[in-house]
Amino acid sequence: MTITRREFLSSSLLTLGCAYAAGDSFAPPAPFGALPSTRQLRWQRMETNAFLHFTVNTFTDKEWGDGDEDPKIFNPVGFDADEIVLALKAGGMKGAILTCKHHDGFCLWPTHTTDHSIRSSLWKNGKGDVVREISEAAARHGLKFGVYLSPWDRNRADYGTPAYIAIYRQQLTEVLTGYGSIFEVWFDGANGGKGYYGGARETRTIDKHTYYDWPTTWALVRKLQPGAAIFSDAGPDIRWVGNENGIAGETCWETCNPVAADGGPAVPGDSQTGVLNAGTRFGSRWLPAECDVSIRPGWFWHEREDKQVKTPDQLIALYFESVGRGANLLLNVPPNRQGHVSPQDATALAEFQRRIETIFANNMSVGAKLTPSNVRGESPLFGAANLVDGNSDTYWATDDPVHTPELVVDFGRSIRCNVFRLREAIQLGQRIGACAVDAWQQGAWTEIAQATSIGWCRLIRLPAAIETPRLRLRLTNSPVCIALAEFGVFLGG
Ligand code: FUL
Ligand code: CA
Repeated sequence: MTITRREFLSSSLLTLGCAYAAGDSFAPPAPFGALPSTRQLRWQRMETNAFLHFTVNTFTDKEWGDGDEDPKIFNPVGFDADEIVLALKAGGMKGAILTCKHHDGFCLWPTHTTDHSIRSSLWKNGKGDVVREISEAAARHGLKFGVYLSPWDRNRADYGTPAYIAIYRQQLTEVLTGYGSIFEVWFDGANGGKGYYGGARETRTIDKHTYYDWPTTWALVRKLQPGAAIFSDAGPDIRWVGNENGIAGETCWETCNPVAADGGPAVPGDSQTGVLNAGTRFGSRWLPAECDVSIRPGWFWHEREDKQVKTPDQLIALYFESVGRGANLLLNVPPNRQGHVSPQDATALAEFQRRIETIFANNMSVGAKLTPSNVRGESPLFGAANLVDGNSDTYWATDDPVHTPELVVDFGRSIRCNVFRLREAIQLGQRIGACAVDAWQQGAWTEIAQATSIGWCRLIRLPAAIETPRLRLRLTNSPVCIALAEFGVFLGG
């Protein structure tokens, strides 16, 4: 069904949902390029998640356990899952990913696959289950729960043989079926090397491209937890950002075609980090980046690092370099030997979140007069008001031939600002390639910022606050008409 503009204007917007037709000037823009799945969209909205690195290493002071640790050493006497989860929540974390098994092979749940688990520890006389306690505390406090299960297992005698792959999948099955809904499954790229291996104490190398048969394992995750986003160097849902400093490329596309060192298809442990860091403009897969980084130098708790906890300033910088570049931040907060988040970490986290909330508390573009150079079909459905409604599903769009529109934001008074937040309507793909912001100063427009990729989120932080009555946003590069969901203007940080 097609309608004329006059018919459209006289009809109620609410009844219009079924009136679109291809070629209709009021039809939404055609999606462009690779598109996100529902599970990816859900994951991108989370923005900040926590990693919990916790195992025998917490007690041996190591980063990588050899696999010969006595399970008895795992005894976090004061372990309090609620306290841990509440510390993460105070830091603004939306989910928590626990190292259910790290490279040393010690399982934090009472697995049926090995005795090298919490069942053989002194903690709660072997009756405890850290995976259960963290997952239940997360559910109680409104955080989503995710799992890390190291493919590399330095404890098992059969590591390197097909028998281990069956065991690994059984372990995955246990954690993916016994602990409620899982939002993310994290597949590590560190695979093979020196280890205990049931007493063999040798170096074992595996072929990263064939040994794990990843497609079969990922299919198992899909079957058991269809909503879970799968992370690895190569996706399939989320890509590693290519470093462990938590920093996405200044240009970081949501689309990416990961490639191995030899230019062939990437797998966990063999993926060019430069490509992961920047993504691939017009890439064939929607594959947003995740920035993993620890609040301390190491991934596990070490007393000697108590004085090296990142400051709120450093955490805010990381937020701008990860979330602010269209990626998610995965911030590791390792519990200590008592089973607590150390006070230094908890304090830094809470202050970080307090300051983030302060920065984004007052969006000055709400209430400003918005004048776009073009609106798709001159329809309010695609009007600039959609940029300030706090709803990432609604967006300002232009007519098909208009790729580089601009928007004037008139505050009606002089305001001070230093942070801008842009979001594309990513359900329609990543369209915009670059933008610039101008401020009205001394009777003329002065360019004050430029940025490239936008995607789910682009934050621009000016070196110093500026004072101006008007801003102009220019979208300077796009192969198709634009669809921008939000434009926020803030002061803080
Ligand atoms: C790496 C591991 O080797 C580290 O120990 C840590 O778990 C980090 C998140 O991933 O590949
Ligand atoms: Ca909107």
